Amino acid sequence: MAQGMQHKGLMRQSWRWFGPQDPVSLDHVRQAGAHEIVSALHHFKPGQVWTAEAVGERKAMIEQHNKDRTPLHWTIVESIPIPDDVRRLGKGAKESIQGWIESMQAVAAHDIKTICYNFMPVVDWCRTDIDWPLPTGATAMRFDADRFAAFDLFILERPNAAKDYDAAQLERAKALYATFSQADIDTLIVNIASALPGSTTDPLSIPAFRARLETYHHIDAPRLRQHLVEFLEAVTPVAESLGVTLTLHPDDPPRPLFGLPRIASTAADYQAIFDAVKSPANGMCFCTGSLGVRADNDLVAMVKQFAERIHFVHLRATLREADGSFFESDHLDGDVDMVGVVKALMDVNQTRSVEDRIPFRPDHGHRMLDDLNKTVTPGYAGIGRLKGLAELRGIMRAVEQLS
Ligand code: DNO
Repeated sequence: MAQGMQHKGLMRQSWRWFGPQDPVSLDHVRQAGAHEIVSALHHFKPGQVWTAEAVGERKAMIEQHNKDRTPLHWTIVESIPIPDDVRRLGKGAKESIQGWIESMQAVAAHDIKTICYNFMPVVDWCRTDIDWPLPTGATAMRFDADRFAAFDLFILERPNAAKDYDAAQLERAKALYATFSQADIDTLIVNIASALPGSTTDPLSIPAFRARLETYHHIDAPRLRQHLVEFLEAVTPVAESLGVTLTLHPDDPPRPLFGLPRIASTAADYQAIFDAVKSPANGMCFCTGSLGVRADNDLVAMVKQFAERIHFVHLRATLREADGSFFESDHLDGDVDMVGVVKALMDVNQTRSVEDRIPFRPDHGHRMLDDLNKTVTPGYAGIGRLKGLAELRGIMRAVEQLS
């Protein structure tokens, strides 16, 4: 491609950066070839109101650093956490909603116009294994249905959990639990309850986990959805006035866990949310890794259905197993039709102005090469994501050239 030539369908390339603590540096991001940064004030606890000053500091850190090199821009916030009481009380959680609006205003004051959030109760994204060995020697993240059931039934000891599993699953979980060492149990507690990187829910001890679940006993899916709608009714008018778009991240995995409802798992879920709140500020973060865990989600069809609502994309792939387990495969080698999805997203971009083209980030990546010898952020090692980004960029160039 000639320097400066516009490829209208190409997506904007972004990269999640966790801040000064991130072992992947901003120069690494430049060398990976991304130009936009996805970040958050991860040192602020869920519910703590962000200040324009703190956002400004982070922005300067990103945009003023090594200014003689390729410029980087902080364009996306992922995420401003939704405080727990908003999910439980909806518009009744007045102070929390007001605080969230103030955080959004602090972000908008620095001209950042896309904010990602999710509405998963008690646990954000959930995996049982962080470093699951692949046949190559690299490692991947995995959700193992039996290990999850063993945690739910015998470590968390959730009342009535048994009714959520069939007899064969119960048997397998029991047999598996019998093989666990204390170290296995501790690892599972850390992986599931202590909040994975970027999670917007609180890290919980087992007693705190039980207590938190109890506070949701009266919340079913329609109620949770209603609370999301009430939240959006309160925040979208302000978002619109600021020119900000909110993008709802799907549930990961996209199905109920711990008897809790999940309401952003399917096309029907998203359609109901868009029907209820028409504001253009009510948008979607299209995460192929999360949505692709359900065989009944047709991702290419979903891009077409929600074309106007998609303002941020996470590209990654999973491979499903018959019992509900899945692991994070190479970016192009999972169940998702990645070429089809990228092509559909690029078609959407053809209908938008260059500035409004959809940004994506390569989501997660295997731990491989030198990253196996380093401390890495689970799911967010540099080399695996670099590989994913390079492969995805290749798809985009090929689609551009062949269409
Ligand atoms: C995990 C991420 C999540 C996501 C939040 C969105 O890798 O996809 O942490 O950022 O759920 O609010």
